[in-house]
This record gives sequence, C-alpha cells and structure tokens, in this order.
Amino acid sequence: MKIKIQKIVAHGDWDGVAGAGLLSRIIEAPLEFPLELTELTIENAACIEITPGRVKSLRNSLIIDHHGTQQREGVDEQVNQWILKPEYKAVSSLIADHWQLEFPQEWRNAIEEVDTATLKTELSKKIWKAYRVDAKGFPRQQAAEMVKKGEWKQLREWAEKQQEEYPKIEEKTRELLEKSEHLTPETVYFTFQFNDRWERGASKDAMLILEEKAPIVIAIGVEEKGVKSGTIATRQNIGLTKIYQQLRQQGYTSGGHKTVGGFQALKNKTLEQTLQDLRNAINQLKQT
Ligand SMILES: [Mn+2]
Repeated sequence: MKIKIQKIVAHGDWDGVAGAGLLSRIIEAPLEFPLELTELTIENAACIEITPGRVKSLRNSLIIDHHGTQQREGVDEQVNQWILKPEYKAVSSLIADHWQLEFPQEWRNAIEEVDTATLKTELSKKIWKAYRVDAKGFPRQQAAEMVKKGEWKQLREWAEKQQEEYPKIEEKTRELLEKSEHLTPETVYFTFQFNDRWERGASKDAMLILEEKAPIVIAIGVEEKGVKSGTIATRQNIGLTKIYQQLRQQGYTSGGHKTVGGFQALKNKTLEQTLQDLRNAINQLKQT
C-alpha cells in the first residue's frame, strides 16, 4: 500500500513548522498549517501532529506524531500509515532521524525545549518569545521554507527581531494571573480574549507560571459568542486523557497528551456551561 501525498498538513507551532520544513525536503507538496481543525477533512496528506481525533475525518494519509503513550507503526482502518514515536521530545527530531535529514543540534535542542516548555538555551528562549508575540501571525510558510533550505541564520535573525515586542506579553501575563481563580480545590483557571493577540500570546506563559502552584491549570479562550477553546495542563500524573474523554461526551473535541491538551467547543457554550463541564470532568477523575 502506497499513500499518495498531495500536501503536508502540520501543526502550526515551532515543532510542526520545523517538521514540515524538514519533510518538504523529501516530499514535494504544498504546506498547510490550519488554525481551525474541527471541521477539516483530510485525505492524501502527510500529517504532522494532526491526528484523527482532532479533525472531522482523516484518511489515506501518513500520520507522523510524537504525542501519545504507545508506539504505533503501520496502517489503521482509515488506511492511514502511522509513524508515532512517543519517545521523541519533538516531531521535528523524529522526522530528521527517520529520513536522515540535516538538522543542526542547536536548533533540534531549542525546538525540543520549546515543545516541552523547558527553556534552557538562549536560542530556545528567543524562538519561544518570537512565537508568543504573535502566534496567529507567525509566518509559518516562510519559516518552514527557511528550515527546508537550511537558512538557520536568517531564521535566528527573524526571531531576534520579532521577540523585541515581548515585554507587552509579559505585561498581559501579569493581568491574566491576577484574574485567575480556583475552579476546584486542585484546579486554577483564567479566561482570555481569544481574538486579542496579546492575551492569546500571554495565556501560555500565564499557564506555565500557574502550573508551579496548582495541580491542574486551565486557560479558557473566549470570544463574543462564548467559549472558543481551552488548554488544560498538569505537571502531575493526573490522567488528562480521562478529562478529554469526558469533554468529548459533552460537546467538545478534545485531546492531547499526558501533561497538556486542549478542547474546542463544537456548539455554542457559555463560560458558565464550560466551567461546569470542566468541573464535572475533573470530579469524575476522583471517582475512578
Ligand atoms: Mn511537538
């Protein structure tokens, strides 16, 4: 069985973008970085960190991912070919190794650090900030093109320039922290305006700070008509998988891995409804 790949569909974060750039050295196909996943129907694609649970349908495709708890190789019922290796900290490293592509160690480390939110090196801090200042407007096509061509110097210069606006994110982060509240005794949450570039950028940083204080942290993105989506994170062995399952039964798409994942409201949900759904899902954990 041979999959015909007509496009590369990738997660739009640093890891996904770098992975797509690397993969496009050997697969000549247009790149797509969809911001909205729930309504997508994907066929004949190479999917990087885009998995069946996150989209409407996905078939006849190559799925490459490092999220999950089990190794997976081979073909599923939708004729998808899987390369799933949870031992990798980043899908970009997985892709580089699998196809033996040149990927400088410094960049490999930086992207792994960004993807696991453990920023140690100067480069990882820079590219983290460069992404956070404008996650939506991140020039994914151009960045992937630079990765494809190995233009690491240009990519670094772009990141250096971009991160100069980061103090605005730091200011917003403080505001989000100030309005954070307990949802359950072990859970802290805050809301942010999904369409506000600065709040959206700051939400991730605010989560990381709260994760040091509370077992479960939730950031809820809201827009005019109600709840848009959210991110759930933990640094403890809490079993977020069960929370995703619960949410899927309550009108959301939801998934992710053991320490961080997300949900998107499929139908209109008010903040009050979503808070109640989350409370139920978390309380369910205690009963099992
Ligand atoms: Mn990743």
